[in-house]
Amino acid sequence: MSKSLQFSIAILVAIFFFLPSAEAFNLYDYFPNLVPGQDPGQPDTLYTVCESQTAGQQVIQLRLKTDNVGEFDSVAGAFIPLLLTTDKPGVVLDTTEATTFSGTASLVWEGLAVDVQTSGGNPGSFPMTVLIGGVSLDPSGFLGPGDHLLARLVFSLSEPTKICVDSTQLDIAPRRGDVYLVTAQPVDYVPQWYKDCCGPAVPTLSEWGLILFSLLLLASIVWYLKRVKKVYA
Ligand SMILES: [Ca+2]
Repeated sequence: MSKSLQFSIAILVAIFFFLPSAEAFNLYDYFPNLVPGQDPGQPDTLYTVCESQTAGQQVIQLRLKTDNVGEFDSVAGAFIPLLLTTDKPGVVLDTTEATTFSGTASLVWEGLAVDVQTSGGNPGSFPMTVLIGGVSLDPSGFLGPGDHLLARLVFSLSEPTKICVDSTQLDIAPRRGDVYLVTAQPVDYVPQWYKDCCGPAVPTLSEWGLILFSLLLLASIVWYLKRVKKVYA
């Protein structure tokens, strides 16, 4: 191999490794003239819902409750940077769009993003900052009054694990803040956010279990009293 060819390959390898990572989802790419606005009507809320944890999986729904009505006030985009923490290792977030947005209201949106911002984009490294986002440039994707499923965060687990989801700040946000929604107008506004944790199901005693437990306790007390009586007899 000639020295010039070796040099060229070295340059290409260097470019490959030092190229900046793919640009993160940014609302300004879709709405260059985005201005701050007010949440129309009552405050909208972004919140999570824990689906039941199975042996190897935890699904956490990301949902939006909005009362915004009308062609211009409907929700047309979301910028949701999340801080994810786990209490056990061996957790991996599925970052594929097909998984995250399957069956959601935002599936028809454009620029859908599940961008891991931490540890070089490693979906198995926690605490993790991940940006969930997307926009609708077509009225068919605008979200009016209702309770909408925006995304499903699907985690694979290696053991029962508690996973907490909170919002966080990203410098690429339209303005310094956490989560943003965009109306079709378009203006951006900050909805209310509720953080939550999802964990393994705690085993509970059924009614029959409680009865059996009481009988066992009673039997233990009777046995103990009889034993004490014998000692002092
Ligand atoms: Ca509202």
